[in-house]
Amino acid sequence: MRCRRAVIAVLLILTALQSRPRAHVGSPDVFLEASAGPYRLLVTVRPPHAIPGVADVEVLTTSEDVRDVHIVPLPLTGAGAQFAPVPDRAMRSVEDPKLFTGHLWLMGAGAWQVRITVNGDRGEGTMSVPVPTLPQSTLAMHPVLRFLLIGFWLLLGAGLVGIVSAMAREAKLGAGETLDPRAKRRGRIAGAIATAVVMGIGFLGNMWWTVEATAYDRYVYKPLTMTPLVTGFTLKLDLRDPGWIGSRRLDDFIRDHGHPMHLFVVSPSLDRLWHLHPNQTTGPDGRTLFVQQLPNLPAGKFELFADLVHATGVSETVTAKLEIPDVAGTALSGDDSAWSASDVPATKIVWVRDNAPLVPKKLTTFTFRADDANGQPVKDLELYMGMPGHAIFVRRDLKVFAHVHPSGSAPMAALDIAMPSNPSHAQHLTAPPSTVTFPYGFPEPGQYRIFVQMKRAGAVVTGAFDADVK
Ligand SMILES: [Cu+2]
Repeated sequence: MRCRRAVIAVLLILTALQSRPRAHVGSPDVFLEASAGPYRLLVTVRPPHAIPGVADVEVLTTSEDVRDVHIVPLPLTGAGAQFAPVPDRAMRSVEDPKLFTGHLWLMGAGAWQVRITVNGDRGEGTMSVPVPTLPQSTLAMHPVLRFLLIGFWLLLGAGLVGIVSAMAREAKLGAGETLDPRAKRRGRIAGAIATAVVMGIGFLGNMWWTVEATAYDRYVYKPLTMTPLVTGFTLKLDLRDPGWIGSRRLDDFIRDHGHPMHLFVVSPSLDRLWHLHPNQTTGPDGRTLFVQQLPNLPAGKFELFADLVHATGVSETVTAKLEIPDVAGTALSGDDSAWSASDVPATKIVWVRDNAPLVPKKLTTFTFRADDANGQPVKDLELYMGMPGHAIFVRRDLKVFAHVHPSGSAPMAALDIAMPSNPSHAQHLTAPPSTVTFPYGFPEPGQYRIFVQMKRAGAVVTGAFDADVK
């Protein structure tokens, strides 16, 4: 076990060399702003690419009086959630005394939480961050490591063969004696046997490696598949499980801010956006279907991103492509909304930002303000699905998609499971001010578009912003 851990650790180090997130969402890091008792915290959890693996945790406090921070990983639900192991102490950063960092082993795929306990002048406070661990890939061995390992194997093997054949040949050789042909033959036979043994060990080792790799392959996260089907203006989404961990089911979706599914339809150029909420039904064969009455849609190709949360607390974004002729649909209703780059809205959303360049992996608080037609901050924003705002971060190549709220990137439904009694994430129940903030960090460089949605006078207002992340 220890040796396997060592192999995994080496592979983890090598991922840093060839880090290439391949998840369809492409944004695995969890950002959360919440309270641990009296302390306000901004937390980043970066889950590992491979499981078991090490998650990086960063806790940023807003107050000076925090003495120490302890972190511990535990399953989000089930018996394991009740019995926390001994927490690790997070290290205070030398440069920034309000920043604490730590590393935690996450041992299985599925829904985890990182529990954070803060001690300071105002007593103790606790909060939990839901962290879905979705093993992203089997890591290919780095060519340099492969070359080194084969080299060492040949070197050690040759050494062993040399020692064995020398032993057989010369062990009984007295001082001053010369080798007779029989001894030389004995040496050659022993050398041949040793070579066969070394090759055999190599062969068996390779077999063991392949078996392990195949077993792990089954464990690598496989997103649900979704097949869209349009008849008239009815969109049916057929979900299927390609097979992953046994605890994933298709009949356990829970509502996340009021809806079992949040469906985002975007045009490839990202100049059109629809935010829809399909209803869950059961197909004739018992399979889970989601059904949406479509609004007017122009003919063309669209990308679908569907956010779902399981009862286990695992959240998934399922993607699909949709190609349709002109659809004459129904009027938008309920929480559904649409946006086009050609809209001229009465309420304008403004990105309030400094000139700091946008860099990947950095936790940033994105601030947006709603202005009225005269350029004055509005005072009459309403909650949109229980929250002052919703933000969607999409990379132009559509390989990164994240749905973020003022509390961060963890879905509300998962937060409710992680912190049922902590009302801090329910801050949105008060009337929102004209400014909304979203904590988020871009996973990778690239050209992004940020969609921000707020609600005013019963109408959803959408703003689109371009971000160049270098
Ligand atoms: Cu939202």
